[in-house]
Amino acid sequence: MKVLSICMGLMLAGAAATAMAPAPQNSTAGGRSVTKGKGVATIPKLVDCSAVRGRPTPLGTIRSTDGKTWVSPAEVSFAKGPRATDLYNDCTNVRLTGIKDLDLSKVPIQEVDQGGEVITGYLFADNYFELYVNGKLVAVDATPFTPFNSSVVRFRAKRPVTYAIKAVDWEENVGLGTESGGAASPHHPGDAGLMASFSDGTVTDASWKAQSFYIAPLDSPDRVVERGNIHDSSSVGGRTYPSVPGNAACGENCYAVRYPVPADWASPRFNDAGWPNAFTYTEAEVGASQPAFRNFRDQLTAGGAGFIWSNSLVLDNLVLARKTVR
Ligand SMILES: [Ca+2]
Ligand SMILES: [Ca+2]
Ligand SMILES: [Ca+2]
Repeated sequence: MKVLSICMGLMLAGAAATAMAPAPQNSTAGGRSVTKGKGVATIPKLVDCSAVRGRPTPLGTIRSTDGKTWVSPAEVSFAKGPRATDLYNDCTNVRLTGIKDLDLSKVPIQEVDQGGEVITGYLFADNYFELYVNGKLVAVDATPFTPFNSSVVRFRAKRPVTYAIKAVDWEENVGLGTESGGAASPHHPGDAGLMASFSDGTVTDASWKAQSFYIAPLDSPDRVVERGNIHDSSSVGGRTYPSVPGNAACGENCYAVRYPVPADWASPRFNDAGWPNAFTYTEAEVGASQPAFRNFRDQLTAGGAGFIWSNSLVLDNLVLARKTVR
């Protein structure tokens, strides 16, 4: 009887453990929401880089047809997060010409795990990143939109290390996913890209998971099809320009498709098995030729780092990317 009750106890404990293990999360599980037209800018400029011809950096809200309110382009921790140290950033007047100009000892070390190893990372995002390590926000990109900038971060962490990056292709027109491209393309969809290389050997590549959560501009929400776990917008065009049109003819009447961001997406416990692998993109496709990239290309690409994003470099404007290193 006693043996039986121990067995029963073990079985119950086993069942409880199974129930508690996080299930893989397909971001489509919560269903999509659709918005149409322009949102409202609640903060017209997160930062002002107009002196160096940076685009305005609005943060706003928009309501979807199912009655939800969304922050656009995305909920970000820009105001509270520790800013990443600039390598090259016209907006903050930091213009290192290369690694020889960098004094790593002046880069603050964020404490993630006491007694862990100190890891240095180099990052470049078109346009904005937030880096979480083992669930802790380690750095936010100092310039959310343009001009293009590059960053260095340092932190102390213990293995396994879970890297989680929120990446945003910023927008000028709240909720439309577009920017002004001049008379020829007044509703330019912009494009994106993320590259990072860390001193523990972790680099952005196709082994990362990357899922899209905000897809725009679209002349119809039906343009996005959930194909397996991919939010596929290939009915608009390929994954980059020029197969995707450089101007959205739907203009201020364009639609967006959005998916809810899981609350624990940055946690080491989050199960990203339901997300697609990242897609890789070339430097030419991303258009990474600015001094911010060029001056630190050796560090950014160290270990074989390449540009990653989700299915569409053009239409996917909020991407969450993850990688766990054991
Ligand atoms: Ca940036
Ligand atoms: Ca875009
Ligand atoms: Ca962009």
